Amino acid sequence: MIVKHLSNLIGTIDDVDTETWNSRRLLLGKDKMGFSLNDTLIKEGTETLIWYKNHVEAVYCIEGVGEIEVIGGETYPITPGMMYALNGHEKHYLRARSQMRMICVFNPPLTGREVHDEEGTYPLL
Ligand code: 9YT
Repeated sequence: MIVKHLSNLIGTIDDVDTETWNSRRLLLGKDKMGFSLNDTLIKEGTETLIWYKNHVEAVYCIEGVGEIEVIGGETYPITPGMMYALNGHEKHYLRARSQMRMICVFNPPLTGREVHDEEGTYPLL
């Protein structure tokens, strides 16, 4: 059994901070669960281009408000309780009107300190 607490991750190698988001990585590939689990803060007023070509991701908002715009598709408001699952590798913009706290699950699991490249993609490591 694996037991972790967010407070013990802050400031460690599993706490990945970028200009637009801060991903606290609770489960990674090394944990051998078949998925990864992040508690991620999306910074207020930011827009991030994201395109997970190599992963599927489910995102569950527990705090804050914003929106997701699927490029070439619809725009959906994000509020606490809203979940979206990128089961079609949708390229999108994620915008945070206030700081949003999101629980993010990836398959295949993230392996470590992935950050988006210029296309918004995470490499398959
Ligand atoms: C919701 C989303 O994809 N945010 C970008 C960060 C990513 N989820 C992560 O690595 O935690």
